[in-house]
Amino acid sequence: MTSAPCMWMRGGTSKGGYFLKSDLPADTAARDAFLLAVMGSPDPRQIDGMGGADPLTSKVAVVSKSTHEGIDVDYLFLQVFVDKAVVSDAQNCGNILAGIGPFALERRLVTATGDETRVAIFMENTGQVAVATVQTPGGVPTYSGTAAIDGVPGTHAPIPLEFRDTAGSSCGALLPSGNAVDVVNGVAVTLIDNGMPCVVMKAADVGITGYEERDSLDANTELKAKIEAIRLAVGERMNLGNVTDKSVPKMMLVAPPRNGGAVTVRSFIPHRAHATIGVLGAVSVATACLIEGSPAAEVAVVAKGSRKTLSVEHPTGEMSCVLETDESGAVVSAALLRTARKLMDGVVFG
Ligand code: NQM
Repeated sequence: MTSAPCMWMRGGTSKGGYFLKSDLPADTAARDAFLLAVMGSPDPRQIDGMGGADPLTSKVAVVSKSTHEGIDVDYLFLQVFVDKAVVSDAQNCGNILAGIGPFALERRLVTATGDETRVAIFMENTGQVAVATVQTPGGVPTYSGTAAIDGVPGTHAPIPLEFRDTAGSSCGALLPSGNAVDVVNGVAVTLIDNGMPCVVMKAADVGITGYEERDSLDANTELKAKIEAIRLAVGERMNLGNVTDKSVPKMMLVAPPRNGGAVTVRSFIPHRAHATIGVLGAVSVATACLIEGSPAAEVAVVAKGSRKTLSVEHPTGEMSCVLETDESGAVVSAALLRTARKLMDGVVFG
């Protein structure tokens, strides 16, 4: 395959190619070969493709009308590695998810229902559902508005995202090892999955403050080697198998909040530091803050009550997660605000 219709979109703080499933090869190997060529991978500069030489801009959404009762569209997320010939479906992406509602409306997989349209999305990577609310004045998706999210300049139309039952999305359980705390290579960690498999530890326990900039974290090869050793050691324990060539689990280094939020995070996804934080990564870290005795709970400042907003501070601002808990304190739903923008609609060549 040499070309396919494609829309390039920013979803939250990520960017990538959005395709109709029917426009891509049905054969996975052929599909992946095409997507690697589209992005220009493997190459650290992705000079011969559309990728932005960053995992956050080397992403793909594959969308189709849903076969599930009560659901509008199915969304498969694919991470196209920058410097390896790997296309992985082992993780979800809540940022690219923000563009799925508008894309589904643009491609007429969904019909607008008024000035706002709720789009129910089945996330194929983890078998869970998210609901996105898209602004559709006059029945047409709009990208302009007054909502701001940190990590994206300017303001855009708000796209609230709601998640339910994300616990154990990829690992089978919220705490796959059965413990609130495990000690790995001498570091206390929480192995957790509330939508994204994450290893949460105190930044101070791996020798940093947790307030560093992305570039200095990316240049810290000693830190990277330390957390990669922990990551490789916990793959099996998290029911993810050998994670050498996987983009999960994400490594989350937490510290006390500095700007009135609940917690500060520096995340590795898993080999580059994140410019902000992933959506479901933030939900998983916020959930870890509620787990008694965990490293995150030790540094977090959390309000009481069954519905709470946890502002997760990251290198370029914060992401507010609204968590709802049941009588036992378990998180039953999460909501976040994102925005998205259509950047290009046309034909992409592989
Ligand atoms: O955690 C990056 C992103 C993500 C994933 C990553 C995401 C999420 O910011 O739901 O959005 O963790 O690889 O796009």
